[in-house]
Amino acid sequence: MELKSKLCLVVLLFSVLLAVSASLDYKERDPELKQCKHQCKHQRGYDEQEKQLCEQRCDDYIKQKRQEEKQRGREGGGGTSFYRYDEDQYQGQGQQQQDQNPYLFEDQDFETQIETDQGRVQILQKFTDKSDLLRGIENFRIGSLVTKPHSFVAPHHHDADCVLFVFQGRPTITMVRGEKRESHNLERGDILRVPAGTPVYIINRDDNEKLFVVKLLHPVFLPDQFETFYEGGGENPESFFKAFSPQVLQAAFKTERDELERLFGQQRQGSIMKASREQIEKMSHSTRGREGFWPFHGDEPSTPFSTSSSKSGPFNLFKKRPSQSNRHGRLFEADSNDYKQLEELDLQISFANITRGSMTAPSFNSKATKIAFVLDGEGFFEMACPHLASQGGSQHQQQRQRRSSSPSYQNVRGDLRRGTVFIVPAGHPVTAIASSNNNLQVICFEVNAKDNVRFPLAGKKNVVSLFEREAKELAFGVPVREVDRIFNKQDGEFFLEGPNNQQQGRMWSVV
Ligand SMILES: *[C@@H]1O[C@H](CO)[C@@H](O)[C@H](O)[C@H]1NC(C)=O
Ligand SMILES: [Cu+2]
Repeated sequence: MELKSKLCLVVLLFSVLLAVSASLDYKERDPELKQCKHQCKHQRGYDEQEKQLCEQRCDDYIKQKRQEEKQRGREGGGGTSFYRYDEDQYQGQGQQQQDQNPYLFEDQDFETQIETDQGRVQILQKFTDKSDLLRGIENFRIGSLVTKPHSFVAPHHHDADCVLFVFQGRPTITMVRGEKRESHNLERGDILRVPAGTPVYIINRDDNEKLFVVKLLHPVFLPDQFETFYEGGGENPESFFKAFSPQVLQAAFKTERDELERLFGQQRQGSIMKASREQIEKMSHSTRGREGFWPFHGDEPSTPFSTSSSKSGPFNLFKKRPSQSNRHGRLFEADSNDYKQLEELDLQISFANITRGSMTAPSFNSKATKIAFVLDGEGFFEMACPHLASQGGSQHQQQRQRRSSSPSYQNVRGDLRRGTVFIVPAGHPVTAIASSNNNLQVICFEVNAKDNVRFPLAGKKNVVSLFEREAKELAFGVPVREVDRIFNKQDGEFFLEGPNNQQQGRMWSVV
């Protein structure tokens, strides 16, 4: 009797301990908490004590957030998801949890590289840090630059090729190429490649609008990592010249040490700073065409009529005719035929503007993998993925799957909002749906683009409708009439009416 109650006590204690350690573990793994603490550690000008205080505030914040979430859950709010799923309506495979979705990246997955009162640079974590499934694109990184009007991004170069897309603001980008300086006045929709190692500085010449640029980087030294080197600067940003010994610098510049120390010791404003109106005006002059070489600029013969007139200049995605356009959305695409600079990176760029309440027809890319950055609006995407279905589940299920002849597909779903990044691997059927409130605007970098074909799976020209009647009957095991009735019914193409409009409040409800 006594023994039994002791045993009970031990078991009880043990389970309490387990529960406590599980909850601690869960806490430590919270990505938002990780990001918060990371920022504390890397906050410029914080001493050890301030860093500790900062981390404490992170803990408090997360604790409070959890409590509020619990509260909301009890009130029937249904968590943080934008859309709520009505499980009764849903017939498909198990749904992949948002926080385990290896194809979706949110705020907390970005690292702040630069932050000053004039702007910031954020870079997404390495794709392979999220999941091994993304190792095919591990040698690309994506990020964003946001600055206030009339700001200046200090001269620097990266050990990475960079392709930028301007969504907002009016930057002038100056590059030193060969022995020449080139400035390009860019605007909304412009794509510009900055080759690896090119010294570059940027201003936002707009008087009112923020600058919002998305950049894709392809490192040239380490496959998945790049560095920034500041030509100018002093304390902050630190100029790389400061790494050299005074003797070497004195010899290199034929200048006395105290003069050098003064030059490389002044700047403390950080790498994004404010410029005066006059400075902005002086730097806002595009040199394209001014050098007198244009249109015979660069090593390529080009005509005044060609779209990418200057070999190193930008290409505007929105000045090209959209490749898809109807009331449900517009798609703009550029490949290396439009912009030669994309060829070397084997890249294609597209911009989808999905009208609110509309969707893209399910489709897949034959060989390109899409790195998509949401610029504005909100909605969600759904994708069929065989990799996750075979990874998850019990061992028993896995064995069953290994023996069975056909794969099983996981529904991968993720909420999209401004700043979200999602990945669509080659071959994976995917669709994106805009909320009924706002247009969903997405810029996509498609890597491995050469000879890529996009295959629509619904709407006009869908793959199945092109099969022979016998193939349709054999494939589906139903009379061809039935196959055609379904695959020929949707007469829209690419952009379609979304589920929100057709079944308002039935399948999806906005929280
Ligand atoms: C996307 O479409 C909306 C509505 O037509 C429009 O206001 C917006 O300017 C478009 N975005 C771009 C970048 O063209
Ligand atoms: Cu997959």
